[in-house]
Amino acid sequence: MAGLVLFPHALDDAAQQHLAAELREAVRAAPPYRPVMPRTGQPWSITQTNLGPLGWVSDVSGYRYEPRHPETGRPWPAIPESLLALWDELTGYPAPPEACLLNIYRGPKARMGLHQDRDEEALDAPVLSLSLGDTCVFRVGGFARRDKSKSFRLASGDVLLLGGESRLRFHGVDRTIPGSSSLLEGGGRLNITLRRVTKP
Ligand code: MD3
Ligand code: FE
Repeated sequence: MAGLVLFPHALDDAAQQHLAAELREAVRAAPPYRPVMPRTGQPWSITQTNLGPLGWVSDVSGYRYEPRHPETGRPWPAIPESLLALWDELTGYPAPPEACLLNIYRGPKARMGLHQDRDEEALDAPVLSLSLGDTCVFRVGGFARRDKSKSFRLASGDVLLLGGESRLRFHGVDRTIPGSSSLLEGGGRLNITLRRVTKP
């Protein structure tokens, strides 16, 4: 699939532990919350929070980017330097990411349905995604929801770059495999997704 590049184990064990510790600290200032679906108000099976100047939020009124945490009203914490450096190295995009969404999967029911990422103005910028903790079964399809899709596993330390034509592919997380990693306290999976939102 053109534009979809997987870097298996891009972060070694020490780098994963270092990043997990940095994020644990950041998340104290921006506690994860359970988003709800637009219109229906149905709660998601995962929790979320953000880092960076803009955070992606979902609530009854829709999906959008916001400069502040919906519950604390404070600006999101900064994106760690190590993630900004990884963005520069792997994307080569001429501007830094503005959003760093943290998706937290806990328990056997946590999943993310097939969707496209298209709330960004800068659709020329790739999306960079990192996985920490439990392995998940990730699904990627085509450009219409009904298109054929295939699934593969993402393990702790794997990095996925979604650029070019793959930027608008449908994708989702079928399930995680609880207990497959001991990196995170209390178990679970943490997905870190970096995005450029505005045109530089
Ligand atoms: C494939 N997160 O936050 S990884 C999301 O693992 C999201 O939590 C998933 O989908 C997760 O929007 C999947 C990242 C990802 C992001 C954008 C993509 C995969 C993609 C765009 C096209 C194809
Ligand atoms: Fe997505």
